[in-house]
Amino acid sequence: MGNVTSAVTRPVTAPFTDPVIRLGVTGLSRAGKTVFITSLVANLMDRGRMPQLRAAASGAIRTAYLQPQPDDTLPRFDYETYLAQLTAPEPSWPEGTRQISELRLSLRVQPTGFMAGLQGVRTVHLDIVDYPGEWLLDLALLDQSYATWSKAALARADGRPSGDDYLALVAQTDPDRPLEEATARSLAQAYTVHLNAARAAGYSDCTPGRFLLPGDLAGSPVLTFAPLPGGDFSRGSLGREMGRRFESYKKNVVKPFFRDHFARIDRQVVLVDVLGAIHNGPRAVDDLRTAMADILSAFNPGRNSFISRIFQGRRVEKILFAATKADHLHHTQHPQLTAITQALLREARDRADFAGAQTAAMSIAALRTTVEETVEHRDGPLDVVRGRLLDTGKQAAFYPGALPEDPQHLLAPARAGAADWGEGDYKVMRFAPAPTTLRPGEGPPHIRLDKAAEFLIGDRL
Ligand SMILES: Nc1nc2c(ncn2[C@@H]2O[C@H](COP(=O)(O)OP(=O)(O)O)[C@@H](O)[C@H]2O)c(=O)[nH]1
Ligand SMILES: [Mg+2]
Repeated sequence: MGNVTSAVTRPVTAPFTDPVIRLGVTGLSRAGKTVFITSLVANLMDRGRMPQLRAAASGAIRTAYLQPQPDDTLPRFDYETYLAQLTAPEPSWPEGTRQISELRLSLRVQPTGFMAGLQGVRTVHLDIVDYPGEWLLDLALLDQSYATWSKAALARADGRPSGDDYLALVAQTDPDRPLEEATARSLAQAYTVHLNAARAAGYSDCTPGRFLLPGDLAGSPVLTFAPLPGGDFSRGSLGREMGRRFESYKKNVVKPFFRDHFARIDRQVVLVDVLGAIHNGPRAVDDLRTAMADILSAFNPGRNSFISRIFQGRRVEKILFAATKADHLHHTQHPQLTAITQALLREARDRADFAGAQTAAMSIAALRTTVEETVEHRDGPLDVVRGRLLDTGKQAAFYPGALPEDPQHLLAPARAGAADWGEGDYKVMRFAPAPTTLRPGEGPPHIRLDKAAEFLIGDRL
């Protein structure tokens, strides 16, 4: 038996450990993680716009407040700054973040209805962890040798932005020559430039993930490597050292992230900028499809022995796939966006099966920047959205193009490697956050954030 004495002498009113929900928020860079967390927290503190979150509508959530987070070594999610930016008289989008961060929101919950008399007020802690989806892509590296990874990375560089520059540099490099740090550095730099350019052009499967989002590891040897052709390099050679650093990256960067952070997540939301990819064209859509398959394999402990070891039989209980920025579309097109998202993730979901996790797909906007309008067009009435353009600051009505009812009308040409969408052209405008005066008790305007919250945490409130 454990320490019986302390259990007996503890006063009866001693607090039990409050339940904690660890909610992971991920997605590729610019998918909308920062805006999502900021708006979610604001809307959980002021719940007037959260009718679809049952515990909010019923009044079960009495209060919600921020508390110091449990993990002392993680950066805190800078909620106050982001919210101030989004809700300023001249609102702006928050800067991109390149780090993992955390925030604890505590909810005081009083069950209503039948349970009301039986249970007192309890506290539920919601620990929100924001981490880059790019880091999940690195999981695939664990199964790869430096030679295998190099081969695939060099093949991907061919034809992608700045890939030729990197390949030209490789052509001038003899991996069997003794290591010179300057050479290692210029290769790593050129490779990083290429990865960033590829990412900016809409490619998603860009590894190593920390090259894009280095956090505080920028410039360290563990990030100073790059793919080289060949294998079996001689001792002391550039190639051998690059291989060693690749292994060190896996051991000292990739594994600790999965072990210390990923393995503790209970609920997960994966944000996907499907509209952005559609706008970038078929290749970006197909690339997003494969990248999501890679990312989601992290949620499949059966596939990866490292993952099953660190999860120790635990699992992520719920996973929400959310197509973000749905405020670019009139609501009549939201079902199409959701269907495309579902189809895009279909293969990944089939492959992963998520070990029994409950999954859902939705189209959401964490921050609604537009209003809907129907305008007269030469072919009849057109459902548009109106907002303030980010570039010019001008108000504009916007029609992004009709998304097909059948997702395959987009996914099939993407898979077949089509260069453009042909007939249909899909545009995305970047809207600025709309200036709003928040009424007391209301958070920022959104689309289906309440439904997302209900799916993710509703059962625990
Ligand atoms: N219209 C609209 N744009 C959004 C929304 N969420 C994010 N964005 C846009 O996407 C960009 C990236 O969002 P952010 O949250 O910083 O992405 P992160 O890199 O995943 O943290 C923002 O600067 C906005 O331009 C949304 O709900 N509506
Ligand atoms: Mg961010």
